[in-house]
Amino acid sequence: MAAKAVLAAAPSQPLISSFSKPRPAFQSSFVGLSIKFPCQSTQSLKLVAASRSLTIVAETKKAVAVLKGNSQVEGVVTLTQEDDGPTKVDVRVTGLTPGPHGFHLHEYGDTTNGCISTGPHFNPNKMTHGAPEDEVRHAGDLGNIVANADGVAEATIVDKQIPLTGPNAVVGRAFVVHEVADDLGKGGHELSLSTGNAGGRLACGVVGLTPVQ
Ligand SMILES: [Cu+2]
Ligand SMILES: [Zn+2]
Repeated sequence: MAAKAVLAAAPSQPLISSFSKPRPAFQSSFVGLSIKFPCQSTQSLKLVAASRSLTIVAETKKAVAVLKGNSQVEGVVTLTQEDDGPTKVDVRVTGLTPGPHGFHLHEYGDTTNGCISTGPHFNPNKMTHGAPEDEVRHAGDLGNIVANADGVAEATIVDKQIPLTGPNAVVGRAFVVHEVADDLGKGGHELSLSTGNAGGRLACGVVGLTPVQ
């Protein structure tokens, strides 16, 4: 007769944090080991060093927004977030007039009546409008993107207030690129503290999840 126990055991392996790609979400790897205990005495089930090996893999989340509008302005915005870190926003917009254009995350992912349906700037903390580096700002305030002489604006923005998961997740909301520069709340115009007086909405796109490559 033999007692049989299946243990998650790998005595010599410490906790391993793996950052190699690809990074599937929350993958845990348990090493199983089948041990047979000869039934030589009643106290034979002596479990020695039954530790377990746990592989913790960083979670990467990724989302994308395709910007379109009523003009020739269009673009793609890609968002990437590792665990609970800041979100990296890679932006490429074409068809713009050269110079700065306000760029925000707006509250709603609704484009029923075009970009106007995306509502105001995403503002979960009930702040006034500001610059991305300001303490007092809307979470959606991402400042300006600047188009070159060819009308192309490319930027990489890293921001802590636009996560892809959690209560303030931005998936399902929308990016908007504006007609003119965002004054970052400092222009003295009646719209400065709400919209940065950035003018009309040239193109917008709803943020949706995309596979992590
Ligand atoms: Cu805006
Ligand atoms: Zn704002």
